[in-house]
Amino acid sequence: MHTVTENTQRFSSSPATVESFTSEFVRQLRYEQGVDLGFASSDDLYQALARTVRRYMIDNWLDTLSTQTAKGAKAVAYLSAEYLMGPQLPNALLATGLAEVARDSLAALGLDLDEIGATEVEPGLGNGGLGRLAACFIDSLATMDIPAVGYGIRYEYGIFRQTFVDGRQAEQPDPWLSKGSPWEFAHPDMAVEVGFHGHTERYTDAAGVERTRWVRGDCVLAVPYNYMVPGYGTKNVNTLRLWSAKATNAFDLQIFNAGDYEAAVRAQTVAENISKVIYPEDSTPQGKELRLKQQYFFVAASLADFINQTLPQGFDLTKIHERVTFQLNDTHPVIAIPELMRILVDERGIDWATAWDVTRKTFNYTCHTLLPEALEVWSVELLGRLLPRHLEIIFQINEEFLAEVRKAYPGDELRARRMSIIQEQPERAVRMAFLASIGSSKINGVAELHSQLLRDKVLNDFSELWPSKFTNVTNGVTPRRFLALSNPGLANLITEAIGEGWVKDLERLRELEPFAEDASFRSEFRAVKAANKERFVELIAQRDGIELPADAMYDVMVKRLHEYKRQMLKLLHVVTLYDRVLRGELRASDITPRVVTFGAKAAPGYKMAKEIIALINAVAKVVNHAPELQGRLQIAFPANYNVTLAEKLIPAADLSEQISLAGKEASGTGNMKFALNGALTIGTLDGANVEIYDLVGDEHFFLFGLTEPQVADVVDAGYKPGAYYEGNRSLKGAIDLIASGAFSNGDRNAFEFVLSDLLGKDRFLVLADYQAYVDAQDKVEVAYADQEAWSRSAILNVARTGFFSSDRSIQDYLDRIWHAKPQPVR
Ligand code: GPV
Repeated sequence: MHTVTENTQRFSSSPATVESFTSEFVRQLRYEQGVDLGFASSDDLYQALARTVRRYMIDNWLDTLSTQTAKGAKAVAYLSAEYLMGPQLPNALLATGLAEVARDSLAALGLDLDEIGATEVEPGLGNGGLGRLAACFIDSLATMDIPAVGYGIRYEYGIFRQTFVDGRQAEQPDPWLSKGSPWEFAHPDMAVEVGFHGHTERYTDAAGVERTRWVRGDCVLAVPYNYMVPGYGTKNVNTLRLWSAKATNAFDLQIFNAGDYEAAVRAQTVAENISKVIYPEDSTPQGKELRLKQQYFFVAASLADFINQTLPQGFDLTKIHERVTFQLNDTHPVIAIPELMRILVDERGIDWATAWDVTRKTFNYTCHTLLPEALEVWSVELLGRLLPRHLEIIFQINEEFLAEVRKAYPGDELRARRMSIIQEQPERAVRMAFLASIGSSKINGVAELHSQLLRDKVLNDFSELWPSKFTNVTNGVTPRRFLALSNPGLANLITEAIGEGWVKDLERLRELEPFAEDASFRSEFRAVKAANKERFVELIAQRDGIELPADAMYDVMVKRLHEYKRQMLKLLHVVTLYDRVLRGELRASDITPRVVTFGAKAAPGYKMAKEIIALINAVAKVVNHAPELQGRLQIAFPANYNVTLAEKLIPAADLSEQISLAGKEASGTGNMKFALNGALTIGTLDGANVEIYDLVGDEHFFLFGLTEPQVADVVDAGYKPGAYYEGNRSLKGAIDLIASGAFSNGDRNAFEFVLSDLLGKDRFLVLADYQAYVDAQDKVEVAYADQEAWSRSAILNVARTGFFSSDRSIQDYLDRIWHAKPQPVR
């Protein structure tokens, strides 16, 4: 097949010929892997191939580093606890323009590129949207030639692998590094010591100044691992630096001295546990000591690294904000604020006021949530024990801040208490979002609606005090991975129509608009979609053993399982269709053949989410075997949804489910990927759906549901889900069918946990939006029947969603927040 990677070679001419690539590959296999071609395992082949491709990026990478160092230009340091990278090999092939050369070289050796590529285990170093956004952002930063480094944690185990046992989620570890990673460069020589515990002391320095020092109780080594982040269509290759925890030599000494091997090894385990595993929570913090340790660990290492390794020797740190901006990806890295204060004041002897001024100019904060329970707090007790000096610094920041508040609002003690970094109830704790807001220059939300709600609700007191601190940067996704790589069919069709400029300038997709009126283009567009469905059907057959029809409507809901996202609403729609058919109200033959696809992991400790997964699987089992529905309605719920699967599934989708309760989803980014790949959205006015809707237009979007202000009214009026149940026959029918045991072999209690919550509480107003949703789905049915009109809408979705490129997001960050400039490598 003619792929987009072929076109891209014109951008950067291939750095290798088939001959040179082949000889490098064989050399890697023999002299680095130590195997003969004839004896190489599939993993040997993958390792050698990855190292071969990597070899063609290294010179550009080193040139980038020296260019950036020489220029001394301002850099962006992205601090993120998560990077959900997805497969590395295809992206490296795209960036280097080596895809075809690699394919031909391997073919000449009797090998298949795709087969070898399939052995890659994706680095699952993130939970969901937040981690994937970080990965898109570093891709765009590199592509746009911005000096940037991503700092994070090299978790030894990524996000758990999900399996289903009797329909219930089970979690398996993800030892993604067990065969080594050919993409990383370890630098044990550049390890940084990170301290914990201990106490603080006052002392008088040589100049007679009163100072404080932190006497650390214990420390671990943070070992950096570098990964190349190649830009597309540029020589620029940036760095992702992930930290791994290692016990210091002190542990070895202990072993020899004390002879207590077990205790010493235990201590080592404790130290190295810090980077052992990613916390599988998505937007709900778990008050775990280890998690706070992880946060401080990577942040302290990153600041030390930037100050000591990237800035020139003897750099005046009162000017650090001229050389770097640290972007806080939600609150996970916010402990960096007191850490920089500690470095400036305690280690460098800079006076507090100057240090605070510099610190606030150096940090910026992105908030990614609206859920109150997702706003991180750390108990004063824990923070004081783990990081005693940081707690003192936080107290002092708070004291000065509250004085400022009292000055601005004399007599408004309630406000001062509301705004305090320290909450008193239910326990004394540090509100990390407040610390972030106070210690940053700019605070941004991730979609227009979200930023507005941050200003009006979540951080209202702060936006009243500092209106100009608040701004919006709507999220985006990288068109390299989520169009060029994942949907080569569509990418080629677009390139044939409008040229290849869109890959780096996604607004150019606008030029596709006239093609929506072109019947032959629409037919080619449909052929691409059909081929993508075939590809997905094949994958699911071999990956999951699930048989799917390729000629159905693909209705897709993939995202973390969370009540606010409302997978239950989608499920109630399916149950309603089934119930109507059973009652004879609807003829199955009148249903447009549909495959409803779910993909979702639940946080292991989130009981409701896990029950909903069990319910989806239970309904699937019955519906998929119901003779009444054969060939009409099917649920597919492949386990372990991840980036690899997303890249195959999204291009196959017709209908994108973005049905969160208005005012709950900060932005969403899956919504953007689907629209960009020509799916129509059924969605609420939530997060970035609002902007998608505005851009594509009402005719090409299935809008339904309460708006955010309406939600607030319904809740204020005392929401009673039971009333909706009693008042709506089809809703009652669906819920009663579940309660009857129809999906649980007659067991009427099987889903009691889910149903009683739905009927009694329903925090996310599933029942209130039910009828509007079902009505919108009826419109989908009608619309899909007219394939010409549907394709026209789908093409317009592609043409009008170029705004959602992460390149545009990064440009907004540059203009509104970072003010860093491109430094192209010559
Ligand atoms: I806070 N998000 C996430 O994936 N994990 C988190 O811990 C938090 C937020 C998500 C939001 O839920 C999405 O709406 C948003 O699109 C994404 O972050 C990126 O901004």
